[in-house]
Amino acid sequence: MPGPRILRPGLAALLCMMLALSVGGEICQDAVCSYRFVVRRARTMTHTRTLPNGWKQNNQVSITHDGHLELFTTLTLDRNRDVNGTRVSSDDVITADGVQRNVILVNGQFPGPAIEVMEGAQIAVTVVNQLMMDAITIHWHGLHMRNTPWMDGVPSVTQCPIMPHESFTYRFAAFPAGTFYYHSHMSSQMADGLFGALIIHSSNPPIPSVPLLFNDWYHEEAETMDIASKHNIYHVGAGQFELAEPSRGYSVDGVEITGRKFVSALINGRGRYKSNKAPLAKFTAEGGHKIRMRLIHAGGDHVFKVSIDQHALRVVASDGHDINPLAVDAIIVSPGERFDFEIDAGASPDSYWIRAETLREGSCVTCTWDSITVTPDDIVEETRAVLVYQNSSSDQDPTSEPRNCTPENPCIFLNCPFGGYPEDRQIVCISIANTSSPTSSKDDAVEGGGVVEYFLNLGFRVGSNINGHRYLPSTAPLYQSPSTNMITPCPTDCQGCKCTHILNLPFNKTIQLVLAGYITTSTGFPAHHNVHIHGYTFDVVASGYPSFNRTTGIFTHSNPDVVCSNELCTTVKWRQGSPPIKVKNAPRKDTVILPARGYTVVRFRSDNPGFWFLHCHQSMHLAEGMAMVLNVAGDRHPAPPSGFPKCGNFSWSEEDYEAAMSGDWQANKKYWDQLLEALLLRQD
Ligand SMILES: *[C@@H]1O[C@H](CO)[C@@H](O)[C@H](O)[C@H]1NC(C)=O
Ligand SMILES: *[C@@H]1O[C@H](CO)[C@@H](O)[C@H](O)[C@H]1NC(C)=O
Ligand SMILES: *[C@@H]1O[C@H](CO)[C@@H](O)[C@H](O)[C@H]1NC(C)=O
Ligand SMILES: *[C@@H]1O[C@H](CO)[C@@H](O)[C@H](O)[C@H]1NC(C)=O
Ligand SMILES: *[C@@H]1O[C@H](CO)[C@@H](O)[C@H](O)[C@H]1NC(C)=O
Ligand SMILES: *[C@@H]1O[C@H](CO)[C@@H](O)[C@H](O)[C@H]1NC(C)=O
Ligand SMILES: [Cu+2]
Repeated sequence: MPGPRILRPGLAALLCMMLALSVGGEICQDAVCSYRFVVRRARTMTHTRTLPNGWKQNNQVSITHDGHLELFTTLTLDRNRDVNGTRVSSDDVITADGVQRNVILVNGQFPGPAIEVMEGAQIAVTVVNQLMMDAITIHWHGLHMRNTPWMDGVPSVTQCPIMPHESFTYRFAAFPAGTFYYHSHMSSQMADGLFGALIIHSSNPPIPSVPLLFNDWYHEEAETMDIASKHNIYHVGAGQFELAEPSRGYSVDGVEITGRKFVSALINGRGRYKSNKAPLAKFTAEGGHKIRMRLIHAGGDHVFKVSIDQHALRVVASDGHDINPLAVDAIIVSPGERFDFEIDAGASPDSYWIRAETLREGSCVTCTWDSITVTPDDIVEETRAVLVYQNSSSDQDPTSEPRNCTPENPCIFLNCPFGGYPEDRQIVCISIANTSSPTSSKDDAVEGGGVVEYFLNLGFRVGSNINGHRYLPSTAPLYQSPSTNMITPCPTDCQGCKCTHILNLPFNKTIQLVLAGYITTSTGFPAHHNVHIHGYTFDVVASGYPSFNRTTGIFTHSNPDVVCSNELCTTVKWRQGSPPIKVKNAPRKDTVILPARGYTVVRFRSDNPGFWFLHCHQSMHLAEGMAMVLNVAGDRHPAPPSGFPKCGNFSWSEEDYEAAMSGDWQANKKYWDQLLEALLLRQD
């Protein structure tokens, strides 16, 4: 039951403008915050009107040359017409990027409604699946789910998928505080729109804050893309990429940005395909005041660089956890990551572009292992939103430009997946490992139990894998039964096997994961990954990038701290012991970029028993099997609530069939009596 919204005098108008985007929520101040999510599929660029007889009718909408929405008629096709069609408000249409396709909505909204609660509240969300043909689960990305690990929303790990017409009530603690989001965890389904902001406040916010969710967006549904791609990722697996395909983009270091070809992208559900005039998200600022923006990458595959023309971004938190403030020009955000930043609306009253661009620099047409040249092209992969100052005339598109980066005043980018840009670009990269948290976490107390170290190498040996294992989901949730035959056990020597990869972790130890992205010439190509852990926040205690040519930016040598332990590089190890680990005031995150041919070291205290998924958050990599389960303290898992749904394979025997065919209706009389009574169908 959402409580009253907190408004401070003078900010009301500002908040109202933002709420018009329908991504900001009301802050629930109650101990139990309950929501009902009705999940449906709908069509973008469609207007629904109620006819006089009460029936509803959907009509296609088109965009006029001057950016208005009109009901589509044959008129629309006539560019020289002198009559205008029926206008509809952009508030009544899910426009996305102005192109028609299917989209998944929660309560009719895209992105789904924001949940905003106070820390420690109990969140209860009843999810009603009205998708008719697809099962769903919802994952509460970044929350710890302590004592309720089976509420984590991962199909086949924590629960049976919610089937069409079914409902499922998630109930869990709002912890920790910060910027989070929810999203479908069924394969690539979240790419079709099933996501929304989840904000947990530790105290009432002193300045207005607004979620800025962005995502890469395609014109086909995720499953269609996944099976239609050359490598049919579910059944054939990757490794079949054609490196020379010119449409694929490369970042400045000579790494392919993702196997998913860019189509478009959205900010708070809006964008423009190519140069159409679809409406964009608008953020209104009151001149001279601060706003906190909560950047959430809710997309599937592309990494974005986010900036606001002529405004410094004062970064104050990542993945919900405070960092010592840092003024930057742009933040690089991979799928699943969040960054909170403040802006001072101190520029001249005007409107400014908010930009989210992929890291594409060009194509790599003649690349071989030893010779990489990224050829710049004019393909622009970006989306935009608008920051409008209150008193500026706001109907026109902004004409603003980003500031120039100069030797005297270089630009600062946070979270580059590579060591740096070419020198002449005047861009300084700050890595996450070089940010700091204002406080030390309890994980810093490593002396107590010692550190237990694991190496996880993410690569492509017959499809995306971790340590050579492609994750094969179990046929029922792992909490369902102690039976082992619902999983496919992993062989001891796995060099590209498909199995239910589970790593057992001891209780209450400092776990150190060395996340590595190493490859050899025989095991495919480099890629940046971004690793997300469920059930925990980790400390980012070290990272290592490959070296690169300072003139071109191109990769030259893998980071030497880590080496492959075998020819296929399915496992890795330190070359000469670990590099310096920065434990004190380490930044805390739950999703972290893993540089290609480099590593990121994270630590956490294994004090939250459960089966916790750990995976690359790029949807193609995840769907192919770049995932595993951490079984933390296997003897201490809390039991699921009674009546927790079960699922799995079913088969029956010939004997049972014969028995059924004998027609002995009395054998189960008691069962039927009870059932018919429950259905109110008893005949006597
Ligand atoms: C159609 O709309 C345009 C743009 O708003 C306007 O300039 C024009 O006068 C309209 N034409 C008619 C016939 O209403
Ligand atoms: C905006 O305009 C209103 C009315 O003209 C004025 O009272 C207010 O001070 C202006 N605000 C800013 C930030 O300029
Ligand atoms: C962090 O900063 C130090 C110096 O301030 C630098 O030597 C080091 O390379 C940086 N590390 C990373 C991972 O950026
Ligand atoms: C976990 O280990 C720490 C340090 O050894 C200890 O202080 C704490 O009591 C342990 N917690 C539990 C629940 O055993
Ligand atoms: C369920 O069926 C799949 C496909 O036939 C099979 O691989 C798996 O072993 C079965 N699992 C159980 C628990 O019977
Ligand atoms: C970097 O690349 C430039 C241009 O290809 C080349 O001339 C130069 O020798 C390279 N530098 C190093 C250190 O390899
Ligand atoms: Cu990946």
